[in-house]
Amino acid sequence: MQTAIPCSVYRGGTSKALFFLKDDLPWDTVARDTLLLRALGSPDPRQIDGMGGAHPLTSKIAVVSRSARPDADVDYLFLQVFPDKAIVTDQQNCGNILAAVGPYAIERGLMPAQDGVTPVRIFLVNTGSRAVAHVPTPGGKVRYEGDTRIDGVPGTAAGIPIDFLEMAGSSCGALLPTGRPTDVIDGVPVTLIDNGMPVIVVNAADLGKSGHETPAQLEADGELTARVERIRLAAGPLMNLGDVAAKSVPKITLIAPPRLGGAIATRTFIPHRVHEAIGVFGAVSVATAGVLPGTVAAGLFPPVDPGIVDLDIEHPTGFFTVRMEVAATGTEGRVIRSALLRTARKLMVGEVFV
Ligand code: NQM
Repeated sequence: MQTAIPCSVYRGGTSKALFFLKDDLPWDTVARDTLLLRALGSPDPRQIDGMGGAHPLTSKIAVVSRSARPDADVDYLFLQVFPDKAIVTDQQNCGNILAAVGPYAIERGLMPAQDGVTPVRIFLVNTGSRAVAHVPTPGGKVRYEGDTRIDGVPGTAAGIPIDFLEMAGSSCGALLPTGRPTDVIDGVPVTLIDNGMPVIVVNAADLGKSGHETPAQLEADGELTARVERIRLAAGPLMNLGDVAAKSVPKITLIAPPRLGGAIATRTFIPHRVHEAIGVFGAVSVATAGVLPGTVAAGLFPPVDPGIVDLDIEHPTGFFTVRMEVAATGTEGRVIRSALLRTARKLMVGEVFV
């Protein structure tokens, strides 16, 4: 006998996830994760017997509930499901899927919509941080259509600006978990940073790459992928993440001089596949590395004046613009806050059978 579970499918930014109300899933996490593996069809690289899209960017889960916190409307738990392994991990945020949490919360009646734009205050359960998503709701209904284009997604949709609060060190305990802007791992200078996503920033040239290769070219380079994983496993404990062999963090971003007029070029291992674009918190963390003195990114980014700056992060399918308020000095406090623009689309509402 199969069991039907109420479920929606949304694209959030450049990713796609199954969305569940927390009360529709088992409270026991082992039972919950067994169910989610079955729903997505993992472990199987093709995820043929489930809803997953055979890539980490389309093998994602959002669990949403009304928040009991006075400073939030809804709680959002993100779960990354490995396509090819029986692993469900809550060790990272996902800022792309976050873009769809506001529309989902309003559509599922977790909070009322205003006429115009509805600010949805979202508590990110994974890291205990908060974000505010500004959802277009003319006439009190979520509007998905619009003229905002984000690179990595065909066409246009309604823009959802998102502001981030309290992201520095949310997974690693500090923005620079080793206390140093640069460390050396496996003979390579790296910056270990967490401004919402634990990321190892490394110069592509130091790994013998231009940083402008396609994701497929990087994934096909066995020597490179082995080295990247070696660096990642060594960085895990240094970043207060412990043994990261079965975790989806830290990510590794290769940086290089820009070619499209942006601030920096990036290629990001997430961590075993290469992102077709770049993650939201990943981009914020890399941009933050770019404005801190002494990091491996400092010399490659353009100089930034204090105030509001827009940094265009180049990635394999275009740009990701991170807006930051930057203080004149400081490390932990140099980036005061960050914001960006995403879009989302409701794709399906129904039941998933497990
Ligand atoms: O960094 C992919 C994505 C992500 C995460 C990943 C993300 C973020 O693009 O906030 O959005 O890095 O695993 O969905």
